[in-house]
Amino acid sequence: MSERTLVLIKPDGVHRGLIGEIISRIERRGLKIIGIKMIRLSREKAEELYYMHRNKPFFEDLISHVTSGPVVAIVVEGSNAIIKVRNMVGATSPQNALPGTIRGDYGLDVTRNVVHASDNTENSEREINLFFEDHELVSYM
Ligand code: IDP
Ligand code: MG
Repeated sequence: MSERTLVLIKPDGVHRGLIGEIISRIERRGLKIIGIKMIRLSREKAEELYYMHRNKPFFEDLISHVTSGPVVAIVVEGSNAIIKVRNMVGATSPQNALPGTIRGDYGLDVTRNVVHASDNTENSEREINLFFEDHELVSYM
């Protein structure tokens, strides 16, 4: 089934020069990039993105990290794109993420874990709509 998912390269990933590496992995996996932009998240957007974690003890650290510098927002499309990207990203904590995954290869700690990726279709739709208007997404047909 063709799906869309949102990938965000977090400020640590941008700061460490990993934009190309991450885009390259997405492309080589056979997934299509249908939208991409570099932005600085406002606190409001960041809190909307992560609203499900608003009562967690790590919420403040998470929001302050993702608003600390520019991020790259990427809309990825392809067959089963959500699970494929989640598998490429690896476990939330880099200490558990396997080598060969983005977090397993580059993650410094659970806050600076390089990327965000949507975890289901409901969230992917919501998250894409937070950052992209329909006309900003391209069709290859
Ligand atoms: P995910 O990014 O793998 O989907 P979530 O559980 O949705 O993980 O958490 C969102 C983000 O919040 C994580 O990517 C990570 O940066 C941060 N986070 C999650 N759990 C913890 C924690 O226990 N301590 C500190 N930060 C956390
Ligand atoms: Mg998540």
